[in-house]
Amino acid sequence: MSSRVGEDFKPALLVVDFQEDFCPPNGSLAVQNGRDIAPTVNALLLLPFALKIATKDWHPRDHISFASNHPPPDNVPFVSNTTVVHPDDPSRNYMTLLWPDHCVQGTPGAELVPELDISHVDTVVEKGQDARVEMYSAFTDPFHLPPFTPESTSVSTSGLPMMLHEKGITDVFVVGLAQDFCVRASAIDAARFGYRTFVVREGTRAVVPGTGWDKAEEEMVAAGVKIVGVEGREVER
Ligand code: VGL
Ligand code: ZN
Repeated sequence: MSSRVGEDFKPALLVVDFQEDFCPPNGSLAVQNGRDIAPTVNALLLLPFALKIATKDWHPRDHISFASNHPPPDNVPFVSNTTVVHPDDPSRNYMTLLWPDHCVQGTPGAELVPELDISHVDTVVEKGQDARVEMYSAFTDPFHLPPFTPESTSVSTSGLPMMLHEKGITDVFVVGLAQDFCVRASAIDAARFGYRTFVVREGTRAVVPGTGWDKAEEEMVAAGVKIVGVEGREVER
């Protein structure tokens, strides 16, 4: 981590969805070589980040992104899409990909992997609890539905934005799974929320290596995210 003389530098580390269901050999949505990010993630966790956060994809069984919750024939995981409609405004909607059931709350697949050095994680943020919407970003759902309160039923904004704000975080370093979905969306949101944002390449893996990875990097870079190597240099691309 380079020091920025005369400049505010209060970095956070965001470890996205390093959970059993996203890892071989048994994950229902296993990302190729997903578990291999552990040494990089754990090395980063030893550095003096002001805040170290791990996120968990944390879905109810009736989550809209599960292919099993949609009728055939348009319910093929990794292939079919469904339309997500805004709960209060049907004119707002988006298409989203369907997945195998994954990270169901309280199941072994939703557990953080044991390789993750949780002893250096300050807090765990859960996301994706609202069955009605997809939530790849650890910040908010795509509609920016109202935040969770004990009284409300919406859980589409996680506690993350407030946590970073309250800590006075200036920079967000992102690693975890998957590079082309939740890492991409979380990094882009971090940049949109005004943080200098970095994705550490060795600390992530894609659902679709190659095309998925390249497209995700392009989108992140277009949003102002820097892609860096673990030694901190910006990676040539
Ligand atoms: C993710 C697909 C579905 C991720 C979560 O963590 O990247 N991907 N849900
Ligand atoms: Zn999910």
